[in-house]
Amino acid sequence: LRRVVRHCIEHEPLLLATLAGVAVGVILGTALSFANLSPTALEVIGLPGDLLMRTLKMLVLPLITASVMAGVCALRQSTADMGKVARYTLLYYFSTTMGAVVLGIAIVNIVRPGRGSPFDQLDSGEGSCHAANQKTVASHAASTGQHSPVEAFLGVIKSAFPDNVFAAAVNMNVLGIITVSLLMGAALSSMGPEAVPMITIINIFNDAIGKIVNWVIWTSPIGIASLITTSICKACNLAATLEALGLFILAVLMGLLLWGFIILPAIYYATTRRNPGQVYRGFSQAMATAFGTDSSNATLPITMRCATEGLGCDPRIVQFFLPLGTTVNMNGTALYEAVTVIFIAQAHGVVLGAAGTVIVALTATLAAVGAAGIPSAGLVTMLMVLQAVELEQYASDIAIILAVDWFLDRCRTVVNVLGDSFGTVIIDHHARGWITPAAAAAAAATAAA
Ligand code: DAS
Repeated sequence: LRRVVRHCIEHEPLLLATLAGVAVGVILGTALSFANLSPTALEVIGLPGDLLMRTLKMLVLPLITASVMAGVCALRQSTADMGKVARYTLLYYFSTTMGAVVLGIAIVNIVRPGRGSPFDQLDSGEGSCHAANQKTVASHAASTGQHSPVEAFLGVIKSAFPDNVFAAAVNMNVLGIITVSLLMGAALSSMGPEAVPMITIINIFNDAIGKIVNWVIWTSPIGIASLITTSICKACNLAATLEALGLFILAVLMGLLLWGFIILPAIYYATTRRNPGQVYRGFSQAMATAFGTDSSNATLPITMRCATEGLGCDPRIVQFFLPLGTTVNMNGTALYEAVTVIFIAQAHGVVLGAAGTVIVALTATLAAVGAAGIPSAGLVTMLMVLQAVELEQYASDIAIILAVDWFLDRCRTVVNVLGDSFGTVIIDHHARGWITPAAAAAAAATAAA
């Protein structure tokens, strides 16, 4: 342990500071949760965390726009077999998301956390502290309007083709921004030398965003401590909820640990014959930030930095794969949604049967694709899965689960980022045979200019 700590102090001071921020957040949050702080006090304590989230979110759209355009231009200029990169990318996304769902369904049916009607032990009536969460869930149910998997699927497809680019940016429609950036990058790279200055500007802009990320990342330990402290302080009825939902929390953590630390590295080793430990080491800062911010979108700038600087992945692959993966490839969320819906069915004595379980598997995959990389997105998109198996009358249970979602969300966000990290390195490993080396591509581009 001393050797590890010394290594971290010498080579990973930021990671050490981030982990210290997580520890301070948990300790301070636990201590202050008994103090019944006023909303103003919570606002002040949460300020550093709020500023960190705002700064990271501020970077996400310019980063995605510039990096996807730069990535597509660079890949196409390097005589890359783009179709092959895209096919392998989509295959990885779908197979890992579906695999995580199947694992979640297996675990929740083995552990059976819903036995003993856990929700009956917790008051979720008007006067209870869950009442505020009830309103959150009810307002989202009213706003989504998606009452079937087909509508949700159509919603995801339509969001990928925005009819107004500025509206897509304002509404943080990341999938829509990625589509526009992919098309723009493809168009620019199919033009002649006259487009080179524009592509150069995009690359410079991309590098500038990277510089800002490097500055912001050094403030993250303080922001993460603040985010975790306020999350714990805001969690209502924590002790009773932990007791009633203990088996459920155990089932979720088992699934996330198995997927993130056994199955994903096994897939990585099987496809690359390389040591998965390198991936954990290289992406450790991204994993810690994902846990601290519980937002894979906010973590994206750091995940991309880890891929290029930590693992030496080809920036062209990283710029193409990671923004898209962060948006549509959420293994942790998919697993969580499947586990939670079946847990709710068990808690109310509803037997889903084979057909119902297949519907959960398909809609949980879809809901995960549709979930944004923001805090608790996966818990709210779960409403669609509940509706698909006619369990929407139990949506109030989500308000109770929200009391512990500040922790479960962080865990599944880490697994979401891990799924994207392993995918990037796998695609990068194989794509080296499909695209010309970066130096040769750069030389070719210069010659063309
Ligand atoms: N917090 C989401 C993310 O950022 C995951 C989720 O809510 O399920 O990936």
